[in-house]
Amino acid sequence: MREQLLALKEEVSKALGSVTTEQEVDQLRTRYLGRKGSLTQILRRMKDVPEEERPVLGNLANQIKQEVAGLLDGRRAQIRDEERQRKVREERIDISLPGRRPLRGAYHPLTLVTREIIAVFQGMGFEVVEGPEIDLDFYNFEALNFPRDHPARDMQDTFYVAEDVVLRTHTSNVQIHTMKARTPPFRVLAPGTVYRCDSDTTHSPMFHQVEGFLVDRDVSFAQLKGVLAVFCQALFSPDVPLRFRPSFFPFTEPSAEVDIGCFLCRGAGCRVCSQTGWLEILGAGMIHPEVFKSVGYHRDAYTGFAFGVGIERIAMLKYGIDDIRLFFENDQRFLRQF
Ligand code: FA5
Repeated sequence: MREQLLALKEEVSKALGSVTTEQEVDQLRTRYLGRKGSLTQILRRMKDVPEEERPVLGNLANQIKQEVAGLLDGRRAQIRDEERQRKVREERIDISLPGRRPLRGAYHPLTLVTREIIAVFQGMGFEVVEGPEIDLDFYNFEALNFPRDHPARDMQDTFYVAEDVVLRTHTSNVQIHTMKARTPPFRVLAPGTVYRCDSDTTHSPMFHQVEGFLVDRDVSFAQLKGVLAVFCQALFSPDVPLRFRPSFFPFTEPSAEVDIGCFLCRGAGCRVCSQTGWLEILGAGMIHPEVFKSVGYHRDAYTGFAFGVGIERIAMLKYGIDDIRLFFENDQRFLRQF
């Protein structure tokens, strides 16, 4: 029995050599010291041992049991320690590595251009006003001297919300809202989103305009020219060539479209300007007496001018962008350039 006890300790000691997890240590503990374990099996035979030898063997059994328990505890602690060290090693953070830069947002090119336009006109005393994007036919067309069934309505392909309700096709509706609510003199700038059933590389179904208008007594076309010249020079360059071309809008008379000299070919003619040397950037004119009449002013009491600028068009010219859809795709590679 003595040999068996000593052999048991030997066996445990050997088995522990190939054990690598705490769980395996616990399995050994059950196998050797558990209720049905090897040690218990050995001690069962104590009754066959002569009585005088029992105390000595009993002591030895106790001693072996404690030593084996010590071996198991020791190995368990060792494994736990190794595991902790491995974790510390693997999860170490190198605090000397440079951090990941947070992505910084930036303004959309259309926001940049809109703000630039606003700043120029604020410098000339214009105040910024907003108007509704969903509006009554009256404000978008009727009061602007587009009678029903007038062919000029076909110039702008309209999204109808209901029979008399439209997504505004231009920011000119703000002229009517403002004039109905105020008495001149005033000079107002109205940037905003507009909608037309129109889509290609230079036309988008949703785009942006800035409307400007000034109403007072004795306003002249020369003043309109002066204001627009200041605007174009500030936005493009002090020596940008300007051209006023006769045009037609139902709500202005006389009407003009304004072109700037093509920045790419400097007037020689190229693909961007369709070989004309000029690029159209806005529509303008003297406010039509019929418009004053429809907002309740006496038709001869006031004079005024108005203009409407396509913001995408300005941004495309300024930044050399050849497809309007780039503004609305939110491609980071495009947006990062501004
Ligand atoms: C107008 O919208 C008039 N309300 C402008 C105006 C205001 C004239 C005040 C007189 C007095 P027009 O339809 O030409 O005009 O549009 C003005 C500008 O909007 C165009 O020069 C063009 O730059 C831009 N534009 C028109 N349609 C689109 C479109 N689908 N996508 C992008 N820009 C457009």
